[in-house]
Amino acid sequence: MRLDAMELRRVELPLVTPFRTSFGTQTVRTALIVRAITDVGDGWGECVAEVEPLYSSEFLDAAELVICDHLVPRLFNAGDALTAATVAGLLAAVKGHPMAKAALEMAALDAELRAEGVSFATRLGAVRSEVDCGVSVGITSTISALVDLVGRYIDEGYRRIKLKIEPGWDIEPVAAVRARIGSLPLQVDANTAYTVADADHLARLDDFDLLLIEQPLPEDDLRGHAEVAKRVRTPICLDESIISARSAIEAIELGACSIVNIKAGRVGGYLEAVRVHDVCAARGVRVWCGGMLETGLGRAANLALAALPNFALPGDTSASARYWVHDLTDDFVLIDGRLRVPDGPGLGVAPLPDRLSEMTTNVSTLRRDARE
Ligand code: OSB
Ligand code: MG
Repeated sequence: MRLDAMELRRVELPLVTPFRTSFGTQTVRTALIVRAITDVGDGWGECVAEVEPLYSSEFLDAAELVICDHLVPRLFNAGDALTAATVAGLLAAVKGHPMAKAALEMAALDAELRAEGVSFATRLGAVRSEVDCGVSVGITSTISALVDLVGRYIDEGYRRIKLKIEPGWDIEPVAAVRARIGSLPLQVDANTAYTVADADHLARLDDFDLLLIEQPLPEDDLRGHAEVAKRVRTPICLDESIISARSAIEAIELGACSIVNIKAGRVGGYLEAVRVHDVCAARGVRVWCGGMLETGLGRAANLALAALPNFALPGDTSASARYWVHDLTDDFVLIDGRLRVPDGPGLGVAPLPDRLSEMTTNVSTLRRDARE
């Protein structure tokens, strides 16, 4: 296929519940939606970078700039030879910026698959038509507000609860939620808020029969995670540290984690995400699908990924209503704690034109024929 233009669009979606983590509070999701305009048709992508570089070093303004000045020109230069599978290689000379690259690969994949009449799920290797869903619950002002919020999610049918923790908000909220939900699956995510000196404190979480502790230490501290893993009985799961299939192998072999959270944006795209899945499966390490507060576009792709065989734990693939009053696409609705994996061509969903224009704050288009 040939890329003729790339449309970049900032959209703003207010969250129904403010989302607080150890690195900040979000009340509105500002996303960057891209549309690849090709000779075989259009494809949609979503860049999951956030406005501020607080989860990782990427942020939306930088992602947009690198897309415009460094990434899209490389895809234009590929001419007719462009395929989704070649995108990562074409962009590899540019260091870093995995979320920006992932958005472009996602759009190329969507265009290609729509033209072929093949779904994301089929292309990625899905083995399920619906996936078990969990929900990621932010830090709240009081423990009773947290218990109420968790209770609502349980009533809606979520199959697993994930609590955000940080120093000062860990043992007590986890104990209160465990008491409220009985034996339902529960896990925690620290988003790098601890140090290896907190290992004994983190071991106190062993009393609550958690599925896992996600990313307690900084992104580059694999040895520290291996040390914590020795001193804590609860399995350690990595999110921020896993930036490629290679880094997943390294983390597993160092004993830094026994479970992996996979986010396509963090590893540079859905095709690398499948490779992370594969290297984990080959080593007996279970994976689950993380989330970055995606709109229905990213959600559709995440559901396809989460339908692969080694996605053995419920993901942060929640229903549209957990995030938004109105999604950018048709709503994803939780049925019996599960979401259906889209099976139409490409993503199987597209932005609703009126919603898209309502939510858009800025649009620009890069064109191949406008190159100097
Ligand atoms: O660490 O998993 C995380 C959201 C934004 C950035 C990082 C994370 C998250 C979540 C939310 O936990 C998951 C979701 O429901 O999309
Ligand atoms: Mg996380």
